[in-house]
Amino acid sequence: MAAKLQPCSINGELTASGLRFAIVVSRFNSFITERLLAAAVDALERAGSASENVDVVHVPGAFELPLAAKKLAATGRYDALIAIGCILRGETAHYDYVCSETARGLQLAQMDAGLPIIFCVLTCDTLEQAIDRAGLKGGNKGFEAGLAAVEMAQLSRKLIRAKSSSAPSKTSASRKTRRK
Ligand code: INI
Repeated sequence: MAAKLQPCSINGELTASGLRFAIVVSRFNSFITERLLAAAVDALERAGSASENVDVVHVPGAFELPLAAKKLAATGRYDALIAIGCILRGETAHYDYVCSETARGLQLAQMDAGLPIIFCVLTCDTLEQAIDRAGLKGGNKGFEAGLAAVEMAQLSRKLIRAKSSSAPSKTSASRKTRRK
């Protein structure tokens, strides 16, 4: 009988101690975003974060989240970022532009920096839908974002270590060069 394959599983633990986070949060629809922020901070605290390891930066609206996140990532001080916003559909196409550019900008910033940027931007048709996701029926997306930040920060550290431990050592690399 063939041996049972037992793949090596790599996961990020939910322990935040020693990790640094920044949360960038939009003031637009602050009734919602401040509730998401409080829940994200609560999640980080429960996972073991200390006050000195969590920074909070405010921006005017969701559209400004990507640039602030990119600049925070460039400092090299953080293990993960959380971007918090709330975009509510209005009567014009403005909503669609703000939604798509915010999502695109955050994903670009995340991929450019190679740093987890957790997407905690609600995109809702009504205020009621947003309230449901900021502490009512739908739970609180800020809390989920806090846990996702911890998990991705831990996973990123592990993947960096995995990469450096699988790289060829100097001796084997130089042996290859000499053989050429
Ligand atoms: N910003 C939001 O965060 N949420 C919204 O619902 C919203 N709407 O509907 O207009 C919004 N607009 C402002 C935008 O994010 C920028 O701050 C503004 O356009 C200045 O660049």
